Amino acid sequence: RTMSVQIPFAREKRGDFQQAAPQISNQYTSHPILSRYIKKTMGPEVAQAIEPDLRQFGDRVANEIAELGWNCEKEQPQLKHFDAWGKRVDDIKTCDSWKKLKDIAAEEGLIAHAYTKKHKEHSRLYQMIKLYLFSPSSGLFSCPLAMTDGAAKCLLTIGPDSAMKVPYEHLITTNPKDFWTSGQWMTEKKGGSDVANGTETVAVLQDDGSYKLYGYKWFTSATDSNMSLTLARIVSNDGTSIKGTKGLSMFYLETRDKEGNLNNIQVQKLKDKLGTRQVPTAELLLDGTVAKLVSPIGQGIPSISDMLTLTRIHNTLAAAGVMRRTMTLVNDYSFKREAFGKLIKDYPLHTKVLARMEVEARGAELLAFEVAKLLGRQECKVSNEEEDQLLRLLTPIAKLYTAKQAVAIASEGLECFGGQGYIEDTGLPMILRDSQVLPIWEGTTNILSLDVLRCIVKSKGAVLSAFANEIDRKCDGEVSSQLDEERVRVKDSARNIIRFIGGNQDSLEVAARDLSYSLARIYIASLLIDFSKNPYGRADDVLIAKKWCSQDLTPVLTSHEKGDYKSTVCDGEYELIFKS
Ligand code: UCC
Ligand code: FAD
Repeated sequence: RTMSVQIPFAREKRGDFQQAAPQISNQYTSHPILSRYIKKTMGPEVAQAIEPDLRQFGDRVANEIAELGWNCEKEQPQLKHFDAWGKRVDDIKTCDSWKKLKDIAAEEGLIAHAYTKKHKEHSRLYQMIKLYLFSPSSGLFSCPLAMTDGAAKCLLTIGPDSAMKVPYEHLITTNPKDFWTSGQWMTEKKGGSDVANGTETVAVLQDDGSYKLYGYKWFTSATDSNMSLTLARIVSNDGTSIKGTKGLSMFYLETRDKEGNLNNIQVQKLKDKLGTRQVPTAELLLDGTVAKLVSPIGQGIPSISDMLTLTRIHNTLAAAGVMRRTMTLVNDYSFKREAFGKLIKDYPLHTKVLARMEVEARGAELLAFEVAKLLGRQECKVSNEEEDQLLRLLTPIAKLYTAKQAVAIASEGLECFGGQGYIEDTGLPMILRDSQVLPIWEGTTNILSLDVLRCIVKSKGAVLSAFANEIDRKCDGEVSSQLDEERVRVKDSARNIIRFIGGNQDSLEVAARDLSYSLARIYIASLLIDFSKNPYGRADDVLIAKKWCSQDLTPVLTSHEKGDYKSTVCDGEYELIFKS
């Protein structure tokens, strides 16, 4: 009888097929190299001591933290300028998950491990491996942590016994109630790359020795932070200030007073961004903001460069994290998606695409960890001069190269999900949108390529000898005979690049990006070869090293041979772009 009745509200028929979604599991235990890398680099004892923590954290990242991070994307920060009675409050509202991530960051020692140094020179690498695991799940809470770490490093350099003791301890605590995050306010409207000419903010000395800052900070990420380091020009009694780099000094400020009122700061607006939408990024008017001078006068840029080093390394970790997360999801989906009657994992063409992506991801991971290792050795004063030189050179190289690769891998990764990769509530497009910032902030690719030149020039080439010697060490020793040809080529490439630099001084600026890419590819090649060695290397490591080396390791030489940097050709480019 019921069969004959037409029920107007019957459930919609949608077919029986249900596509299984991609999933992630414990991000430490499922990682292809982490456990082996840690044993090789830190030794079995330290590995044994830290592995239980990494195992629990890998699980937390895949479950609790990933959910909190996704909540931050769904519940984005809001700015309320006025309260109901018309009082200007400039309240930046962040969601509970964002606040919880701050607590977790403290509890897990995501800053503290590097400063308490329980595992001596391995502590920094341990911290950075945790940050790398945290980053792709963290709803970009990794952004304030990068600046917090950079600020802690700067305050430590200033001296933990100075007036900076209290804020320093807030930054490195594991107690969520006391934990502070920091901002890094360098960019103004006129320039984020050219900070020397872009900074218009002035600092006026007060009777008590403090300063008041007046200016407009054009990009300030994680503006809900407790403190910030920033740059300003001290105004002398006659109202003038020194132009350019030499006029810049570094200041410390707290964003709010004890009652929670903003420190003479107006939050003009929150930026409407392509990605990183979880993070409040604001334009700030500093209108008499009370601040302390924390660098020698005129030494603002060199003083804040500690922060730049740290945040650039964090950027590298985040880029490697994007690539690994993409690979994890794509890999899992390949076992769940069928097309033309087969799981897509069984199509060699699909597998080849994934293999190329995996090679990039492994290279980025090894480079990120290498820089973290060098930093840890320097901080514990066990590094030699060559290692310090290498850290200086590899920091911009690692940031610029991995950031670009992260965008490419994230983009390719979306395609591996077909149409679903384009659908916002899968969470997948967010990966691409968020990765696009990695080559922009903390120095664009060109600016970092120029930084590579800066450190080559400043060290009078010492960074290059350190580079070549380390390449030799990594490519020597018990390397699989399958890599005989590659190891020779990698060593020769390093030498050829150094020869190119020596003989083509006039072309270096225009070649800077290709040069940096070449240095990155050569160094990563040596890392992959080194990692494939016994006792921790496996057959897939040899294959990955081989595949990496099959690309052009020296694009700068290829372009040079084609005459690409000759002034006539460059002039032609100007006509081509701007006058045709
Ligand atoms: O974007 C930002 C925050 C985003 C949120 C954080 C995310 C972190 C990752 C999270 C992952 C999820 S904050 C804004 C970042 N801004 C930049 O990176 C600025 C880009 N511009 C540059 O890097 C420029 O190269 C400048 C501003 C650093 C310098 O340009 P100049 O004016 O041409 O500088 P000079 O004259 O060459 O250098 C001035 C001094 C020199 O020292 P002295 O005077 O002793 O010879 C340089 O050697 O500063 C020194 N110096 C450095 N020292 C310059 N750069 C460095 C360096 N990298 N390391 C050491
Ligand atoms: P420009 O300097 O105008 O660069 C424009 C182009 O010119 C780039 O492609 C650049 O590579 C190129 N170029 C410039 N100079 C040269 C040269 N000499 N040779 C060759 N090419 C050159 N800043 C902060 O201080 N604090 C923050 O918290 C912060 N958060 C940010 C958050 C987000 C989401 C974004 C997008 C930016 C943030 N920034 C922040 C700003 C960021 O650091 C700058 O945008 C960045 O450094 C680039 O500066 P710019 O925007 O002035 O670009």
